[in-house]
Amino acid sequence: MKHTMGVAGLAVMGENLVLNMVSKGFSVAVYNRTYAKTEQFLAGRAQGKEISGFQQVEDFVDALESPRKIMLMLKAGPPVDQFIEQLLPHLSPGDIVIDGGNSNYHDTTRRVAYLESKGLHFIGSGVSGGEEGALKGPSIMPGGSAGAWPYVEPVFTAIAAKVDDGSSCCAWMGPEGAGHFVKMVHNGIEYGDMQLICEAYHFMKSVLEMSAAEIHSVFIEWNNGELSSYLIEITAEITGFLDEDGEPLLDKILDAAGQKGTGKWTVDAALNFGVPLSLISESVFARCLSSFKDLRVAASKQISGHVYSFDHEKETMLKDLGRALYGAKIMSYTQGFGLLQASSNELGWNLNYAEIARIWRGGCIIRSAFLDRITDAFTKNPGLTNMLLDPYFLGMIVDIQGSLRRVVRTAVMAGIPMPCHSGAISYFDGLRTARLPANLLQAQRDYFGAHMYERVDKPRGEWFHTNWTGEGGDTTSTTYSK
Ligand code: NBP
Repeated sequence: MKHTMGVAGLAVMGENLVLNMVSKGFSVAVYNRTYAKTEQFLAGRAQGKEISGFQQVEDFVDALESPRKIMLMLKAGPPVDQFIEQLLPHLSPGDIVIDGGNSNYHDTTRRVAYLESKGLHFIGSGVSGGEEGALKGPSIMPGGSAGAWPYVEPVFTAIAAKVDDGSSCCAWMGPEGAGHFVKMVHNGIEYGDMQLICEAYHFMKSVLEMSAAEIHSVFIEWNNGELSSYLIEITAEITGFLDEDGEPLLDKILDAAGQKGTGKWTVDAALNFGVPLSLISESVFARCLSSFKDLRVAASKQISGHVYSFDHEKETMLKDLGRALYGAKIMSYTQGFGLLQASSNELGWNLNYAEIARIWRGGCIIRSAFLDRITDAFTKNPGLTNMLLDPYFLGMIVDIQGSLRRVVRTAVMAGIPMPCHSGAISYFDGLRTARLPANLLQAQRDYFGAHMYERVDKPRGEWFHTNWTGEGGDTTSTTYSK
């Protein structure tokens, strides 16, 4: 009997995805570079299930029904290319290779073209939700060779997380590296959400001087309202978790954050597409600054901040804090979806933003009630140019902006860094300002580099250069884009 799916890579994600597939009735052939791990899996969690393991790539490929569907759950980067080369001699036209790892979308675009040039299909798929998601239902974001999707869809739809209405958290994203691009932006948004929550925690702890138990109660309360989300839920649990000595464990954890790189990729993409992504960027930089622990400790001894005594009504400030967090989250998602919109427009991917928000509703780290609002916004108006202009978000942010301003002002006065909240209000104010000081910027560029400027009293597209010093000539620059 031939198997429905092949999975190569039996580390934490691969193993759990295989068990998920089998639990949904699909038979799976497995391969791992180090065969001992395959044997261990077969003798352990895979025992008694419709799973066969193979030592040779050729035998693994031969065990699959046609067209073959081979999912790679490998460490992203060169291992994926190396394993594709090992597979190629054994594949037949029409076979499908799926990369379910966290690959860079540029690599996926390259691999789609490469495999298609050999008469094969390649799908690059984001899989979100970590170990538990892989086993019980992740959010899946596939893209690449569209012709392969009908063969893969039944399996992916079955293994993905399901939301309240029973729909599956999986949908076809688009051509080339679209699936991995969407997953990358998901991870970037995750960075932003986490940093925003950390800033609210810092504010409660250092400005409002709340105890661990009080902070824990606030997160529980927030999780029952509009902020309800997986990340707020786990933050409630974390803030309430006590170490063996009965003290909050959180207070004992070193404040130096790690990162694996998808946040940086998202910021890179935003710079390349030329769209503002200030909240996610600030969240990446906040991790960088946190990692300079020794420097911060040394600086804290040499630089004293402003002395500030908090004298507002605490309950009112807490209410403001929850609203500010929600407002900043709206701004972060507006920017994240702005990046998706820019990539889709420039690369012709035709991304479906309502669907993207829908499939993030279950299985993944950023799952939240809030995502329904985004699905509603883009369902009502698929051509929405900026998420903030949707009537719900617009009404919400106009109402919330006072809270956001008060929280950021208080944090600044108290010397507590809130880079993402500050970035949120700056983006909001920039977006709603019809005339920014970029007139001066254009003048400066023209002054030192003859880059030219447009005038408010002339049609757009007409360019002018001024001889600002009386010493320059009439030659203008063509080196830099206007
Ligand atoms: P890892 O990212 O730790 O990768 C380990 C797997 O890659 C092992 O099966 C290993 O085989 C195999 N491998 C390596 Br390393 N080099 C290889 C090569 N040259 N040829 C063939 N196989 C090779 O596993 P993971 O944490 O399960 O993650 C898998 C993918 O899913 C990654 O891309 C990851 O970024 C992504 N992801 C992970 C999570 C998570 O929570 N862990 C969540 C979402 C996505 P070996 O046993 O012989 O060393």
